[in-house]
Amino acid sequence: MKKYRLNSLFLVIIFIISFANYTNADTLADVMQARGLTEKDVLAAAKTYVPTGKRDKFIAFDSGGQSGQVIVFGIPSMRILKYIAVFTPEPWQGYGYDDESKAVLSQGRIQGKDITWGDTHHPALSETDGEYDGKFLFINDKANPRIALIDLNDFETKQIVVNPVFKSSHGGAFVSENTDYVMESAQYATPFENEYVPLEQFNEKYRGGMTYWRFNREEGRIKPEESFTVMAPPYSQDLSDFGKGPSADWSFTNSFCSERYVGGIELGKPPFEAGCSAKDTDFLHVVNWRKAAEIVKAGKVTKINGHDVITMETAVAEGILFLIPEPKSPHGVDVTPDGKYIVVSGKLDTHTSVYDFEKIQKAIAEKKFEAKDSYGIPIIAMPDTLHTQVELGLGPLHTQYGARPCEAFTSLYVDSMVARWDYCEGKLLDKISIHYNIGHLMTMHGDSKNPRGKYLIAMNKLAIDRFNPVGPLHPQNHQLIDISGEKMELLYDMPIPLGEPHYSVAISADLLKPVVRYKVGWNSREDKRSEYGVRAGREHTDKQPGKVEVFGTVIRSHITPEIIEVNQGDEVIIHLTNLERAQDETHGFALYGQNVNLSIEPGKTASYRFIADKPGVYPYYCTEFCSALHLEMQGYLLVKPKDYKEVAQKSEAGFVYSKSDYDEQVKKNIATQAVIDEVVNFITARNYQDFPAAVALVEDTTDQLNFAKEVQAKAEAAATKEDWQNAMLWASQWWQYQVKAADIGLRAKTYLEQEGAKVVQ
Ligand code: CUK
Ligand code: CUA
Repeated sequence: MKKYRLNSLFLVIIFIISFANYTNADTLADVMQARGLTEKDVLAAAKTYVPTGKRDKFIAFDSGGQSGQVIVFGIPSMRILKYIAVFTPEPWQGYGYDDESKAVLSQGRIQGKDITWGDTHHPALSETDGEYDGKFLFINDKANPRIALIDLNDFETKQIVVNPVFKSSHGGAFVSENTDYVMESAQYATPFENEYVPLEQFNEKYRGGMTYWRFNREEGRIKPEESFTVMAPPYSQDLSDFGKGPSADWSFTNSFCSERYVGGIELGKPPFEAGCSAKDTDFLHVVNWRKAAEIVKAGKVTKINGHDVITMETAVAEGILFLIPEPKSPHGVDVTPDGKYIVVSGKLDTHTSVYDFEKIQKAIAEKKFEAKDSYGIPIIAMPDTLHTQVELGLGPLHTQYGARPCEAFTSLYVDSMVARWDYCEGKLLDKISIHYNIGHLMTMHGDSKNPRGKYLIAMNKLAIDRFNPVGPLHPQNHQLIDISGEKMELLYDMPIPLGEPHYSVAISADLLKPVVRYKVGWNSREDKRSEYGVRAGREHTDKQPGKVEVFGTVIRSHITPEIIEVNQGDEVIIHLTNLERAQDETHGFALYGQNVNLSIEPGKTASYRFIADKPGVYPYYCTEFCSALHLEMQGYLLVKPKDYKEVAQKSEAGFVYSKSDYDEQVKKNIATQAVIDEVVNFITARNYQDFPAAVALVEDTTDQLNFAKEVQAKAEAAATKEDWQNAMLWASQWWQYQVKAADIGLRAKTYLEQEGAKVVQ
């Protein structure tokens, strides 16, 4: 089959070569020769190329690592679509600059301190019955134990919750089968209370644990007051995963440094890395979270920092926490799509271990434990729970699943390879080399009950010599691998220039249905109508002593108001609503000297406040190239000095217009209207209604023409009064609206031509 496909590609190439004799254009063969491409390269290119106007089949959400953001890109093209601002201010999106998003970021304060970055590691898509539903995305911050919630309705961060007891958190975010809980486990053990405890009391006072954040889907928010933590020994809990199907009520968390070594290289002691990897095994933590939630409901909790904690004594007494040895310094823990097995890899062990959930349950039911740890937690013997162990290679880390029965892929850090294997049979099937040192890997719908196969992304730790050099700080490298055939094939290298993306999730693009505009006057961060939104014509400025509050609007191509006058020392609050109904007509707002940029998408209301402490002249303008008259989308904020004495000012027009200027302009407008009418006739003669994108453009054109009509009336009224100055200026505005209408109309016409719209009678 593969051979046949290659042959047919060759035929195409030969056909193109022979065709080349008759044309002067570049042929595929010419290009291959000139660029030194092999047939394999061209095949890989053909598998990843998404032609102009076409879209990707899958959308990936990549952790942005130290950037504290999320990277959205398409598969197989690997084209970056968006950076979603999460823990870090991001001016393009106005994130951290408008009041609405500042409120989200401030939810993430740590003990009162603003934290303006995040170390994002693991994104998780919301699930319904174990399948991605395309509604929400969660991601953790390892450095400051937090979880952020992104609504995929508009790809905006809506909420940040701070873990009340941990001081770091790596094992998040993971979701339960129906997203009723989002999980986060600690990494570096600390006292749960925010206080000083000497390291000598590490074993007694330092603790790890697993936090289960309650998610309310209807509200679209995490409920901190309904969330809880299961306390665990100071074992450096690492990654986690929720069970699925038969194991859905359970969660699994591995750990390293169960030696409880506390370091001290400066005291002449061996470093952490030695002390934390001395033992042959660490512990897989097995938690019955469903029962834990009931225990919390029954009130059998200890409140620490106002948060419900199930102590280890309670967990042991209630039988919800168990340990199973796992090979030295494990890293990944991944439940199989059928929920029957748990796959764990030890970084310092060549084995990947497959635990059998049924066997674990049997041991628990029979109370068959080999020992208890120092905290009284029952330990189930590894052999009693193992399904199989497979030697895949050096440094196995993370596992993802494919579309075929029992198909798994595991990253091999030390080998720099991906292993494809069968977790039922415990059999290695295939390996492929990557460049260099892979961390996570990801398959399409790979965390769900129903992985889709097709592509795998190797998320590599080092790029080294892979890309054009850009200084000592290299980009990260994602490699796209085709897993549809028997042999894995490397297709594409994608540099990531933002931070170290640890993990990523990918969903079929048709499951995402984001909005293209908000209802007018919308507070997008709170998902409700903004109390500061205004409609067209209702713009106003409220002045009180010491305070000026502007309720303004933005629409192509003006900001209302265009002049804001305040007194030195006033608090100035500016609310702007984007009145556009057209998609992608975002306006920005920047003001000299005030460190602000707003991103006001169609319908959105955004606010900004500051103290006008210095007198002066402050121009403001729209920062998005929104229309032909974008540069004119401007205004002045004037801050009068405290002791300013008003003097009568005579304002002179910069330019004086006459009747002939007005007549000239009207003539031009009538000619322009003729062009617009032609475009409109072209569109309405065709079945444009069959094309939603064209319908939206036609709506927008109609809007602009209605605006044109309104100001035409103003121009004519002024002309009747022989006020040629205003008549001319309104006639000019009338023309501006015509230009916008023509621009959009032409866009619709081109679109209809490209899509092959038909003439209707
Ligand atoms: S981690 Cu980075 S390679 Cu934070 Cu999931 Cu494994
Ligand atoms: Cu609005 Cu530029």
